[in-house]
Amino acid sequence: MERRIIHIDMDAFYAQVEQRDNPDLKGKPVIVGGKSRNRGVVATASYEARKFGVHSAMPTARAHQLCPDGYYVSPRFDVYKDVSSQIMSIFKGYTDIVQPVSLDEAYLDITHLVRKDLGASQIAAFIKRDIMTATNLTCSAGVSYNKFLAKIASGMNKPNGLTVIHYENVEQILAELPIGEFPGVGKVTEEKMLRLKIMNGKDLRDKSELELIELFGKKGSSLYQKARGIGSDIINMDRVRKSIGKESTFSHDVQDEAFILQTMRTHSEKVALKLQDLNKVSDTITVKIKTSDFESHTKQTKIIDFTDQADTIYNTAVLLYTDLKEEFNNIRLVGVSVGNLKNKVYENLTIYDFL
Ligand code: TTP
Ligand code: MG
Repeated sequence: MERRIIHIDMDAFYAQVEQRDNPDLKGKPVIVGGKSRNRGVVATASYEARKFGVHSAMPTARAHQLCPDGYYVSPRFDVYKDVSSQIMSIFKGYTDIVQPVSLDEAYLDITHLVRKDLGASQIAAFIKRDIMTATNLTCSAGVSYNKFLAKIASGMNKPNGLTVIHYENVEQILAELPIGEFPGVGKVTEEKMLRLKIMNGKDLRDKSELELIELFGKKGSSLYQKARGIGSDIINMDRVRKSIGKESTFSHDVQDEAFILQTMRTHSEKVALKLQDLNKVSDTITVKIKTSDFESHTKQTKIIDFTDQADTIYNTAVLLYTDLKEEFNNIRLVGVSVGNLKNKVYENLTIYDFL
């Protein structure tokens, strides 16, 4: 079955974050990277700076020649990592099938979310909107039926683009695509291609698979396929989380009710924060206790509405605990967990959000 893959990539990521956090840099050529004139390298440049020919991996000295009036800024990796967690969490609100590629980039399989009244490009637009709301940053989205086409699509209308590559257009788009823009064609391969007069997808398509294997080794087959729009649609995702829990073991038997309740409250709060962080909600709450003989006992219940709220989790946990403690009183461990997780954003959307 044909899949629907979205590729999201933040625009001029580090530079855009710097412009967001320092209004003086808005609309200016901003170059983020090592500032040293003899050793520094450019991490990225704002689109304003790119007009001067500045780009990633260029020596800072060279950037100064091309763009002497640019604003040179050191990277703040902590901030970029925080933004990255924010966007990854937004993706997970839509689907578990997420493959992060780098801090600012991921593939999502949203095949199962597509409906008659909700196309893949609309879902991509919602994700772009959510990223803007949460981070005040733009990204570009590409939609297609495999990963490499989705990636090409996200690069086609940067910045702030949303591009769909449909099956009917693949041949033409690939034919005209400069060879260096094929995912998987790095600098070295690109130079070799250009020497061989393979300038674009059309030239690549004119080569036989055997020729390409002879020229590029193992990579040859995948290049042959890419020229024809064939590529993987399998998302290599992180393990899907089934539950979230917190527990603590005491060094001695505890009978102090207030202390146990306080521990459960802390656990409920941590579980709720984790749910919120992952953009998940749960309707199944479990309390576990261990007694001094090291036997575990659990009690579980379903609540009416899915939640990510500490109060709801705690109140339910207290009821479960009250049931359990009738039987046992020497408590060594108490834990609170939530299961049957589902994604928060998508499942809460109504048709009105799609209009
Ligand atoms: P990219 O997504 O490749 O580039 P970008 O987001 O800056 O610009 P755009 O996607 O709009 O073309 O890389 C993401 C970040 O990774 C980039 O902001 C800085 C960092 N990076 C480096 O530090 N060195 C590099 O050589 C590259 C390519 C990126
Ligand atoms: Mg990017």
